Amino acid sequence: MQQLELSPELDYKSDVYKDAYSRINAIVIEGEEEANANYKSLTELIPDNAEELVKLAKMENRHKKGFQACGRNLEVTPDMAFAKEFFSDLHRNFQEASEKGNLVTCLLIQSLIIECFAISAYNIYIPVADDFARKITEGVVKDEYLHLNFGEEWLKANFETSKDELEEANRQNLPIVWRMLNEVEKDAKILGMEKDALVEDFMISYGEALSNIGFTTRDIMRMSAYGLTA
Ligand code: Y39
Ligand code: FE
Ligand code: FE
Ligand code: FE
Repeated sequence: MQQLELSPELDYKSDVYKDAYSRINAIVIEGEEEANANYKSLTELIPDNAEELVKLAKMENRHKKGFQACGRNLEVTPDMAFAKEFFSDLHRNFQEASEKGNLVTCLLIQSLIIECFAISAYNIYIPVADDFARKITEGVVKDEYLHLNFGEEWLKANFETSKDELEEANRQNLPIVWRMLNEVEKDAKILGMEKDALVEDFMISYGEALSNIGFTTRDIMRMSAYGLTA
């Protein structure tokens, strides 16, 4: 694949690489931290699954520590201010939904959108990562599939009553993901990650998730194209 051919050209110690890494690494660290907080919030909305959700939250905290170590290994200081801004829209939408008790919206944002974003980014990163970061990321991505699965299972079991809220939450939040991908395109490319590959991988994971939950192919086409031109 295209991705693999690029890797021999990457100079992990170059200023250009480290500058781009300071933002991408920060995004991932911030994302893991917010995911940790989101799963903790979800324990209040689904008390029956609190024990499992606490486990997922703990995994996210381990992921954050792993990615912090990846930054230190390359002697990069993550630009956390940039990353907070990067996540601010999704963060605010999750917070608002959580305050209103809109569990379905919270699950769509964290367990479907953010987890699929993570899965695509980590899968595309693994072949072009430095050896240290590759091993960490391979461990992390396995957990992200479990997180995605949690959301899928709950939403599948409650599909009929969740359908309308899922459509609305998708309409509100999917365009934000496309905007985030545009914002990160240049830095990702410096790390050997192509935007087209990220979009393709995200679409596959997200489409499969919607299908597992119970949406028809027609629904999925309509929903996953939402805001793609944004
Ligand atoms: O569930 C999780 O662990 C998700 C929080 C982590 C999100 C990671 C977001 C990765 C986006 C990186 C974009 C790089 C191209
Ligand atoms: Fe994670
Ligand atoms: Fe916060
Ligand atoms: Fe996760």
